[in-house]
Amino acid sequence: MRDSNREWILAQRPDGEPDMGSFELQETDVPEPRHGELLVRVRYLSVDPYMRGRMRDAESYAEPWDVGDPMEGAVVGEVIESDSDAYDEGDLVTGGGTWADYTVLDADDVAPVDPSIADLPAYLGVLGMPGRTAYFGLLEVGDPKPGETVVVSGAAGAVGSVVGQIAKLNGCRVVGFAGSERKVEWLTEDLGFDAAINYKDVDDYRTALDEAAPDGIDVYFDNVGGPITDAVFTKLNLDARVAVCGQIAFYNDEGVPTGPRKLPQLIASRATVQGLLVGDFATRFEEASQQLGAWVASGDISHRETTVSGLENAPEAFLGLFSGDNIGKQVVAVSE
Ligand code: NAP
Ligand code: FER
Repeated sequence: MRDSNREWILAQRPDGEPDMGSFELQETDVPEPRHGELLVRVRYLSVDPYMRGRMRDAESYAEPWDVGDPMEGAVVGEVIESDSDAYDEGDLVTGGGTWADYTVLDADDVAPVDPSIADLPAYLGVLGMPGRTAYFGLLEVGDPKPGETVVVSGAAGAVGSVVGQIAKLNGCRVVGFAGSERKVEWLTEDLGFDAAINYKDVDDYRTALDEAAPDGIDVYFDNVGGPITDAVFTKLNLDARVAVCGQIAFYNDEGVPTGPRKLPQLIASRATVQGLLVGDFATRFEEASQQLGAWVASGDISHRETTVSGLENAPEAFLGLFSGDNIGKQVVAVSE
């Protein structure tokens, strides 16, 4: 065990796109667990789009960090010291920690990690918060029926890649939007998507949808917003459902975009547009974990993680989410 700790803090609130100046790596003491807590050596940590919101001084679904606060996020790690009866030294756990070598977790808020079901990074993706978001967002808000067409944006990311596969398991035609040829290949050749559109290579998304979704769109799972969403809205079928999961296209903008977008299109389709927060399904997380674990174990759902090595590279991994560097879930490998 190291005799000191390193931890990333928010050094400065970004104006627009964050850069390295937004973060600072501090040397600290290894924290000590108090009653009911675990000292955990971080093996993998998660970087997620919602963290951009926490860097901003504005009330939202996630509390803003103060300048000088540690960067928080989900981790998978090994218990080094336990002051709880529920976990022993050596146990592998996942929970909400910090971007650090060592972090303290409340034993009541962690879940055990079973490496026989999937490798550790999967517990930050398909078997973590993103997988649960895909599960509840698609099944409860999207409510897909066999034979319907589901379109998902951010399709090759942590949430989107799981959404598309659950939609296939439900007998739907599935179309994804993603930002590279490699992503399009992964979606169509490995994950079973019926079609995928490289939005960075196509000028007219609506025409691309004419071919990819010839029967129109019944469910739209929106991870990104912006022009992709505008195009999808023009092709919604009667009684379509839109699950607004994320709007990453706007996360680095300081103002919320205004102006008439494609709302007139909702009149003829009588579509339902509903925001979704994974935390609203907290009482059913066990159900999602069981089902997602079974799908992963049976091979019905494939998963992929993009790993950046080294705690010192965590900001770079985070910034890469906004340029689409990740395929599947972006994680940082902190220790062996
Ligand atoms: P992710 O999809 O793994 O990573 C973000 C991806 O967004 C990138 O790989 C990039 O892929 C794409 N992207 C970035 N900028 C874009 C732009 N301007 N236009 C289109 N695509 C863009 O991230 P995730 O963790 O799975 O999260 C996906 C979305 O769900 C995020 O918006 C996130 O905030 C949201 N989310 C919401 C909840 C909830 O409870 N509501 C929970 C989890 C996640 P490309 O190469 O395709 O551009
Ligand atoms: C996200 C991750 C989590 C996000 C929202 C959440 C819109 C919300 C979680 C909750 O509080 O339930 O990327 O983006």
